[in-house]
Amino acid sequence: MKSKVEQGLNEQIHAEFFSFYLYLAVSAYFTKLHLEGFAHWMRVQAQEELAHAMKLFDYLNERGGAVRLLAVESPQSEWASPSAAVEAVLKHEQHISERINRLVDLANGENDHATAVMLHWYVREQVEEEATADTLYHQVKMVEASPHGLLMIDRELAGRPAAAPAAEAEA
Ligand code: OFO
Repeated sequence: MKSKVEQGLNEQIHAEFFSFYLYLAVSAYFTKLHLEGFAHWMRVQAQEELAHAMKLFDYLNERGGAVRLLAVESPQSEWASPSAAVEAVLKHEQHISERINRLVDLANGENDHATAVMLHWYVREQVEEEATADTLYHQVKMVEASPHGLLMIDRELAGRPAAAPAAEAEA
């Protein structure tokens, strides 16, 4: 594997671990607000992010690349409001989509077809991740002035099923 692609994949593993940290931080923030459904939803998403990191980790190993784990920085832990916390998640997903797109460009530029094809899974996943975060953000914005509305969303979010283990994150 070309070293530029290897480096790009290692940096993406780091970005996915940071996503894991960020969702955990947002989950803890909602726990403090007693919005347990939000906290649960963010925690399940954190598990998905871990699966995203591990999928890249396994791919690098499979291709004979060198995995280098980078230090994961502390995420923010306080937000001004529930919508500000969800907005942070939305902005982060938009940033991750840009990163993935740049990584696909890099793999194509290096004629690494296997990596480009593997990354298509992430391109599709990001469409879903951004759409979900965008919907949640706008819904929370709509009801923020009414605790009743927030509690209704909280109940709905509590029903999110647990994430599949990392090895099953193929679909
Ligand atoms: Fe890994 O998709 Fe969200 O960040």
